[in-house]
Amino acid sequence: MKEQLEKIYQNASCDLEKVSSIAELEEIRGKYLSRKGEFNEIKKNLKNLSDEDKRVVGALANEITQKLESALRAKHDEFYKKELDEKLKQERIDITLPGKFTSQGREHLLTSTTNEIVSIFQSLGFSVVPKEHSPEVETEYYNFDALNVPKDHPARDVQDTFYTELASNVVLRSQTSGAQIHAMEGKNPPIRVIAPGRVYRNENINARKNNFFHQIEGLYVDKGVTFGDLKGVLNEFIRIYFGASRPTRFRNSFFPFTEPSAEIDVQCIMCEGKGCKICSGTGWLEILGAGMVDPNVLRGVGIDPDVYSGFAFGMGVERLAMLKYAVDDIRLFFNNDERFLKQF
Ligand code: 2U9
Repeated sequence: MKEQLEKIYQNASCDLEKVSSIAELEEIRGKYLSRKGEFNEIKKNLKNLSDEDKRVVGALANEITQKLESALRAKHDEFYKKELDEKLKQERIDITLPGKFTSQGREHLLTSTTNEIVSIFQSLGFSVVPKEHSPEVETEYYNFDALNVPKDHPARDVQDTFYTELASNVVLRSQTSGAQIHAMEGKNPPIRVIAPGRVYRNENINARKNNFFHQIEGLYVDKGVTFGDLKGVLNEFIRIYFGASRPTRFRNSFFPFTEPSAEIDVQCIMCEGKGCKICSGTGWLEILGAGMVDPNVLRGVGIDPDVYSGFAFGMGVERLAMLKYAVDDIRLFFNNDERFLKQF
């Protein structure tokens, strides 16, 4: 048996000499050291030997097994290192290669313009109408009736306003004024709110008009609010938004929800009043509509117009951003072309 063991060890050593990979090593481990391996077959026969031989042959079998184990381990380490070196050489990373470009996200120009306008009005004492009072889908009551818009007003026409299939009186809001009606309901003056948000109008799309855009409207109702307050607040807003010395002018106008009403212009930021293409030669750019809240609107929400008065105003965010940053096509805001967006 001793000779048998020696022979197996010699064969195993011979096999080991010829091995050239970890996979082949594992084959040898299986051939000699596994449960069904050659050594185990011999160990199974130990039981037929005398006690003395059992001890001697058993000890030799263990010694040879251990020698073979450590020879296998040494070879394994050698191959492992070689294979790893090979792999590292093949997978070498060239740290001088330029990195992959990932574009950086940023605030959309409309978001930053809205935030800027909102924070100016906040600094003047206005607060933002809460989201739940400012839905984009409104009933005709909030979008038109409560704002004193006559039943036969052209703005109500399907050619101007998007009606939904939810019900015949449910529309996509065409102005954010409904939010201010919600804000006034169940609240006593003083009320000083602004309502920023998206509005929808059934327009033919071109460089100046889109079928949705963004508005910021404001409302101030209290005892003794005058047209002078309106002028003071809006001139201050324009001074902060467009810069210190931009002349403004107030022209009279008409809106169903305000009386008297005005449209407010700033001197053209391109030609400084001389007249150019941007201001169609007039030297002025229209940026705001405003007026004293019509008594009918106040009465509609339970505020006594003999006790309280108020002013309201509205502006288009796209228009204000276009004028300040010289953007000449409203569609640029919505195309999501990074070359445009990343400039701001
Ligand atoms: C209430 C009462 C009155 C809001 C107002 C305007 C004048 C105005 C336009 C500006 C450009 C709309 O985006 S635009 O096309 N808006 O001219 N808006 S007064 O008046 C209100 C609002 C709420 C309760």
